[in-house]
Amino acid sequence: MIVRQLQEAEFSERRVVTENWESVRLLLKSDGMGFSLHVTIIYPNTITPMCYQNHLEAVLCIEGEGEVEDMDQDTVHPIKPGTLYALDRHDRHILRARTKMRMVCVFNPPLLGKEVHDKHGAYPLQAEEIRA
Ligand code: 9YT
Repeated sequence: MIVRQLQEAEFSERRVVTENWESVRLLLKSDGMGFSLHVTIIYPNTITPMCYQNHLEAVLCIEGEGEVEDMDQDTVHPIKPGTLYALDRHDRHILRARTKMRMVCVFNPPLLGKEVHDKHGAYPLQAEEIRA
């Protein structure tokens, strides 16, 4: 059994910080679960285009408000605590945070650890691995 504390992981190399968001990667490929699980803070008043060409992602909002635009379907979905969106088609999307947002994110295949978005808003399949 794996037991971890978010409050401890926040002070470890599991915390990845970028311009628009930061993410604590609580479960990674090295844990052998077949998915990775992150707690992500999206900074307020940010606009983040993404397209996870190599991954599926499910996102559950547990704090804050914003919207996600599905660029393939040309639709916009408001996000508030309790809203789930799942990128089951490698969907091109734009996340707009009105306030600070806290999200629980699950990736399949699992991230290795240190991934940040490339110029297409995707994560590569190769990245520096966190094993600790
Ligand atoms: C919601 C979203 O995709 N934010 C970008 C960060 C990502 N969730 C991650 O790496 O944890």
